[in-house]
Amino acid sequence: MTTAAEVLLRCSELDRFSAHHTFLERTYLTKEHAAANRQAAIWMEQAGLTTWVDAAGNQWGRREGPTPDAPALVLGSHLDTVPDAGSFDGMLGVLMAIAVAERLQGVELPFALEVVGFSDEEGARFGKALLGSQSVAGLWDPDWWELRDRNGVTLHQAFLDFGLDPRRIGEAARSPESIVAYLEAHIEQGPELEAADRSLGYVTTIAGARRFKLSVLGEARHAGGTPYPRRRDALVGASEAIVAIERLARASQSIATVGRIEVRPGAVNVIPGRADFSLDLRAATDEERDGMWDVIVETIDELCEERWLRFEYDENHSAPAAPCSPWLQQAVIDGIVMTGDTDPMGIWSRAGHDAMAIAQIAEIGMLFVRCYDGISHHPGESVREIDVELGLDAFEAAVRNVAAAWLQQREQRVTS
Ligand code: HGY
Ligand code: MN
Ligand code: MN
Repeated sequence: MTTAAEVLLRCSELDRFSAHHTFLERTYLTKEHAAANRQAAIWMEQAGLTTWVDAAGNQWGRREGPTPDAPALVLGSHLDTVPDAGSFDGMLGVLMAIAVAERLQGVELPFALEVVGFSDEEGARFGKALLGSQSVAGLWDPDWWELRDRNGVTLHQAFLDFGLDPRRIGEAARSPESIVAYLEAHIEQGPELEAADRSLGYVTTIAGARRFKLSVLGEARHAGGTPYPRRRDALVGASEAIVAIERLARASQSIATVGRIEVRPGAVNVIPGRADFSLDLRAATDEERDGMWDVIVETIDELCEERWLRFEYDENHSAPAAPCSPWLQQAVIDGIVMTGDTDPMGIWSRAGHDAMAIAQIAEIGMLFVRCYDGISHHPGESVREIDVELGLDAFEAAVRNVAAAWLQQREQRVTS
């Protein structure tokens, strides 16, 4: 039986598949992605699963149910990473799912059991997140083919280079009837479980996220000869905007982050004529998130007007908030109780997950595992072996709980 120690060892084995020797980066449709898929497939097959890679590059494993066309309970997470990533964001969930599938070998289930390693949750290469899971949810948008990575390679070309046929992308889509539900185990990526001294928690809802490219446009001028009253400094305007965004978000329940900025022309002796920066905006509900966006636009419009600057924006990602179904929350809660935590903690996930995309075609549930100091998207990401051990027990119990609840639901449908 795969122990927590082996799951953690496997997480570090996957670190080998990185674009860099000195830090972990594994992005969509790269040779590192292919290598991680192959390694995950080996572990899936050792757990008794039949494996395949779908038309979008997601790695799947399946154990049949009582009939060949039985719908599947899907367990999974993602195998891709952000640049300079930790070893557990995504990978822990995939490897815990494989370990639970192995533990359940020989245990009769009323449905098929599938494990998936999604290929692009982060969106680190092409800027659009959840590409792998959105293809499974049948949400692929043909406009995405022209998305380009930092080397100018289109998503379409990257498919071809990876050995995938873009014309067959539709084959990755799953019918809602083929999925009983989706469960994902993931590190919390926040400090709440640690603050409450809990190993595990259940997710109530996943924050809806929107990502934008914001642009402040002024006029490039000589750094020495241009008096202040004549300056239209795009970087100063962007800086005021960024500070205002943080002030507004802090005073609300939403979360706004500027992660990247680019200034042009970028010469030390030229007043910046243009500043482009990212905005990642989230909240527990889409209404809170969208209300905050409206306030941010209004505020930046005003401060740009005062400085004779122009403000433009382009939205490049949007994922609706995804509530976890009560019956799946209960299955996870009862799994956590089985590990000895009699009053499991519910958390709304500030981090996005593939479960948000899958929520468009199936009901979702999530199990959170404590991580050290809430650190994530950083090589300092860390989990305790005991928390992963308890997580495996809770995850396995949650699958059994879903099986019992699903049978009960089916009987009620028959008798009603
Ligand atoms: O950005 C997120 O929340 C996720 O880790 N991709
Ligand atoms: Mn992440
Ligand atoms: Mn993740």
